[in-house]
Amino acid sequence: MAVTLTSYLFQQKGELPHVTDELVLLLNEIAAATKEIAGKVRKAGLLGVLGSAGKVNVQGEEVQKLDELANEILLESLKSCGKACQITSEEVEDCLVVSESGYAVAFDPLDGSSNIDVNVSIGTIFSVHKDSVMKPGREQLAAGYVIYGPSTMMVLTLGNGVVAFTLDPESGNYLLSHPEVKLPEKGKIYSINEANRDKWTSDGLRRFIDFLKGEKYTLRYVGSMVADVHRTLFKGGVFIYPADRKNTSGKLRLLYEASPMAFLVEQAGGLASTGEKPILDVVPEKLHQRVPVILGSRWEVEKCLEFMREG
Ligand code: AHM
Ligand code: MG
Repeated sequence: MAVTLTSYLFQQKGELPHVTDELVLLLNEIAAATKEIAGKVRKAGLLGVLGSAGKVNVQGEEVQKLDELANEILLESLKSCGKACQITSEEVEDCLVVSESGYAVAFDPLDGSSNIDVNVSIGTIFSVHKDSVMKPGREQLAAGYVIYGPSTMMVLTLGNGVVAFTLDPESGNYLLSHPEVKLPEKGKIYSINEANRDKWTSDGLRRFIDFLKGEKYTLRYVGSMVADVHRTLFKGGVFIYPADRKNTSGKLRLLYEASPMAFLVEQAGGLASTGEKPILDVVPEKLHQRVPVILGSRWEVEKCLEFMREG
């Protein structure tokens, strides 16, 4: 019989000391919220929720109506479940402090905003720490994402490998479809916004990309981190959002984009670096801080770092 997310979590509770009843409840709550978001995403064109909400967020980026809707759904369910002591969202300037101790959750409610209106995969990313979100990624208790693609899938780590669930539209349950997600040691795909090539601050990175072309790699770039990381996790290769002259620390945010994805990638046997150190070792200084991201198969990430070190 298919294993549901809930039964998987209860099974892990017996094996991992940090997986408590409270954490199971919190993760179930996040899962329920993502099912609701998946429903809205699926019917977006019929609900009148496509397009811009007519404002910019804390990052100065245009907010889409669905960004806002997804944010509200997640905020409300985390507030009402009573297990979250801190809630940080890409769409909200300050961290919402509910209580002193409990689970600190950071999330990007709907990642890949530029793809919302054109029916291309988007997703929700989440990260769970004990007590405070301002801790290095290595201390995450759980992290994952939900990709709203042809199938809705949740990819999750509790720190003992990576598993993936597919949302069964008939039963409405997340069912375990990939009990062990392992990144290939080496892949054939690189994923980077090459339009920014002239703006990248690293010559080594330019040489690395030229090297991959010589090695007959192919390019895939969706522009939704969830989709690009999802493909990288399953097929291998490398995903990069580097520092450039405009975004001197890259574009992606540490707490709710880089760090949870880095946890998943390392747990699946890959590497995730800022170019200088493992993403999971970065100690957060600001809530919405950005970091450069190089993640994927060990071979490509190590090679990229080698090229970048040469300058
Ligand atoms: P968002 O959180 O506002 O959607 O921005 C993050 C997205 C990532 O999903 C994606 O990797 C990146 O922005 C794409 O940026 P660009 O269009 O500069 O290539
Ligand atoms: Mg995002």
